[in-house]
Amino acid sequence: MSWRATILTLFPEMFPGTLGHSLAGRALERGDWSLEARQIREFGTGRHRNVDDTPFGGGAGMVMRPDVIDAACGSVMAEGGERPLLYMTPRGQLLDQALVRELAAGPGVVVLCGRYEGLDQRVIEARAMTEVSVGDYVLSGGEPAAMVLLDACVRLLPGVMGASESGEEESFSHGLLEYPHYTRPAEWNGRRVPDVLLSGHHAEVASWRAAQSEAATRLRRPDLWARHTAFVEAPDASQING
Ligand code: 6GU
Repeated sequence: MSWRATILTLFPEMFPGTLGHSLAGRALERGDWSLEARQIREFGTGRHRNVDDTPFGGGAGMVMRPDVIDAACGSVMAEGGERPLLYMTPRGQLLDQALVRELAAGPGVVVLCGRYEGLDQRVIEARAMTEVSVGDYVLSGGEPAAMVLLDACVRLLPGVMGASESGEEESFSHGLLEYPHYTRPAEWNGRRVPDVLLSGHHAEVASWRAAQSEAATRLRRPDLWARHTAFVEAPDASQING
């Protein structure tokens, strides 16, 4: 039984989208994971299969109905196989590599993509949804956010990435940003590759890369750097991405 993703959306035709290409797409073809996008409107109410209504208390936009969303969730959960139910929203917990690892290690996910102003709060609570955001900016819908989440999970599934690029070698896995990369030509438009990388001294290369990682993290992501230094000083009292 492979890792399973079910998407609840008003735009199922957006999937697999980017997930049908490259690494995730090849893994999908191999059956390392499966993807099903289900139309929420199938669970809509009345002759017009309505899925939304005006907000109580007034205001702009429309809110997705709790009964409709509950029925859509029920149709997936009825199939058994306990999977976490995620609701993509900028109000959610920020997606990070720790959550990605946790989800990738499980049986799969059910991902609800909202449109309009959002979802009636009661069904979020009744279904005990995990609300997840992909960053501090607003998208017009949860679909691109769901693709981000799935891409991050799928690349960690067993057999999806080659050993050389095993997902744990890079940015965030050690809580630091990656060092910069260079390839041929050794000189390009007057810009030379750092000498140490041409030296053949593996230990010197490794320590240069470590120093570059640390400098980039300190400068660009003081938040990650603070967590990293806290971890190095007291590994039990803090954590790097879990
Ligand atoms: Cl998960 N959804 C939407 N609509 N906007 C977002 C987001 C999610 N994460 C950040 N912005």
